[in-house]
Amino acid sequence: MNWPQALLFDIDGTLADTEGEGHLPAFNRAFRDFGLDWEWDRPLYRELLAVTGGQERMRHYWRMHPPATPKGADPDELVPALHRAKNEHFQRIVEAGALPWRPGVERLIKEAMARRIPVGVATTTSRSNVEALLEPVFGPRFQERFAVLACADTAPNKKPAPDVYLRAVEALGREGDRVLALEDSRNGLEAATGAGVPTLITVNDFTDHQSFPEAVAVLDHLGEPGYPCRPVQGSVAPPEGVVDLAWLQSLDADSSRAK
Ligand code: XBP
Ligand code: MG
Repeated sequence: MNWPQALLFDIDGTLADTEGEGHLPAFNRAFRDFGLDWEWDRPLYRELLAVTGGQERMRHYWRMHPPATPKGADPDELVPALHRAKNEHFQRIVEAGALPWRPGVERLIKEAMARRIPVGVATTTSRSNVEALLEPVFGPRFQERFAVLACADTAPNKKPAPDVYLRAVEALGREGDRVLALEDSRNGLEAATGAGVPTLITVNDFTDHQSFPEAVAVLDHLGEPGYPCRPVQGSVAPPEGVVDLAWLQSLDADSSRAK
């Protein structure tokens, strides 16, 4: 088996539907905590997701819609404070069990780990959010199970910049084209392919309008026995509807390489 030699998972939108059910309500709760007259709805958030990074997203919105309150607030002070509050709300939402993992993710990660194929994370989100999601599934020593946890603090230039994938691939000690990335968004695909990493996409409500011609496959999810996945762009999909290592290995690695 020569490919994939390692798997790199995005978190938001790929591991779980964290945006609409987690970050979005957490942002709105933080805005209320601080007395801001901001309330983001799903259509607006779908647009705002073009800006990766919670702080960057708020700064972008601030430029477009300066808040009515508090008067004279300085974004350089308020945005980091809002972001801390947002992440605390997000972590409470995770603790309440409101963000189940997407179909097939835990199964595929555990299959790879059992086969000693390194598994890592390459995400634009805050490390504390990643930890909140991984610990309930992999226990307090979850870090030992993952070959690399590349998060927002790992690479200041966020997706679609390739930096977080370049760092993750370096930590894995492998060539980018020997690794498979699992992503849900256009920004994620550009980041991974920019680092030479072939990428499989599973879309969600926030990304199903985007286009992924460079992807190895574009599916609705990774599939579970009895709950098959389907292709949503192109026709590449596992015949049984379940993405597992055997199917990934059956793909032609050369034609699967990022262009
Ligand atoms: C995720 C992000 C993050 C989250 C919020 O992008 O852009 O900003 O929306 O997390 P990707 P933070 O899935 O492409 O990594 O507030 O911690 O940034
Ligand atoms: Mg994502």
